[in-house]
Amino acid sequence: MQDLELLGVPGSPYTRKMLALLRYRRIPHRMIWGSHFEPLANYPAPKVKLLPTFYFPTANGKEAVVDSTPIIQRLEREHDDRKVVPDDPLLRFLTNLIEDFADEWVTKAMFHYRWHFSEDAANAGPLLAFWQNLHLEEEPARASSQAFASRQISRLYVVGSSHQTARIIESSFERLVGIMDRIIERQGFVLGTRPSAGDFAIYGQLTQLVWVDPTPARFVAKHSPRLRAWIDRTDDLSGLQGDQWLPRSELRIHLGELIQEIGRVYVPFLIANAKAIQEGREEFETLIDGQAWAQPVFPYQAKCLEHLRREAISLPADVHHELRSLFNGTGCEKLLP
Ligand SMILES: N[C@@H](CCC(=O)N[C@@H](CS)C(=O)NCC(=O)O)C(=O)O
Repeated sequence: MQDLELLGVPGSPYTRKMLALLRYRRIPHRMIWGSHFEPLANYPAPKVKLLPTFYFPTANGKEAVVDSTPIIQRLEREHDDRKVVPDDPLLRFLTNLIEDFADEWVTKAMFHYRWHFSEDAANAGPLLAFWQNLHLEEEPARASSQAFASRQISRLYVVGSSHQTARIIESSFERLVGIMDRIIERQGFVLGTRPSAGDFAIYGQLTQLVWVDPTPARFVAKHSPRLRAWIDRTDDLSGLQGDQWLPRSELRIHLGELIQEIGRVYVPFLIANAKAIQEGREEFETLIDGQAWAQPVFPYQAKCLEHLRREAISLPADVHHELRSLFNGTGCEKLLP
């Protein structure tokens, strides 16, 4: 079989998520560092130019595919060993929810910390330039760094990061560090002694927050060296032996706090965003964690809510019952029919 190729940059949390997942799954691959600014000769362009872009071999060439979540599902179908989505429908729903929370909510912390504080923005600008091209000379590097920084800073509002929402995003990140610290101490991963898609999604966002951006990196260094060590190791789990998913009886004790966090911030966000889209609005305001939140609508995230709800509807009655009892009082029960 041909190696699976992917294009991405080290500063892309979704690229790191997928590279670590390929390593854990021992799927032969080739990482192509780069971006769509300098298109690869003889490679097709994806419909939406996102990173990572995967190039799946086809009968007569290659197919360019983006969006890590459906790519993970495709890899689950195409490769048998070391799967990251459990068969148990209850655990499967939870891993999908956690993956989504990381991809769509924790990424707000990633983007916020990268560009909100001037120390972090000054650190990230040149990295963005050199991650794409190591050979830039001084002047073009400075120009490129400034162009990236001003483009990204001007887009902070798109994910809802502003002076008004800063503490909501930062407190959620700070709580997540404590929650992950305790999860890792108990089992190693969110759903047991083996990593799930949810772990790789959290890991992807945290690579940036812990390895790259000074403000959140200082927080993690002070409050959870264990989490830092977990990220360093999750980067390459090709030799990991752990193979146990959590028994259902341990879900509440192990995942209760994480579910609580998802219900506290992400579910209200998803619901307010979807409602605004349904009403044909371009922006919305809501309360998250009891504080005012405002941002433009995000159609992709309305799809995320739809997928989770569709999956919830299709669950067998006993699973539905267990989920409801696990979610009761956390805010996550609003995802269930
Ligand atoms: N939902 C996508 C998100 C991928 C994504 O947003 N990638 C970012 C880089 S981390 C990107 O390519 N953004 C386009 C841009 O910045 O122009 C996934 O899971 O792969």
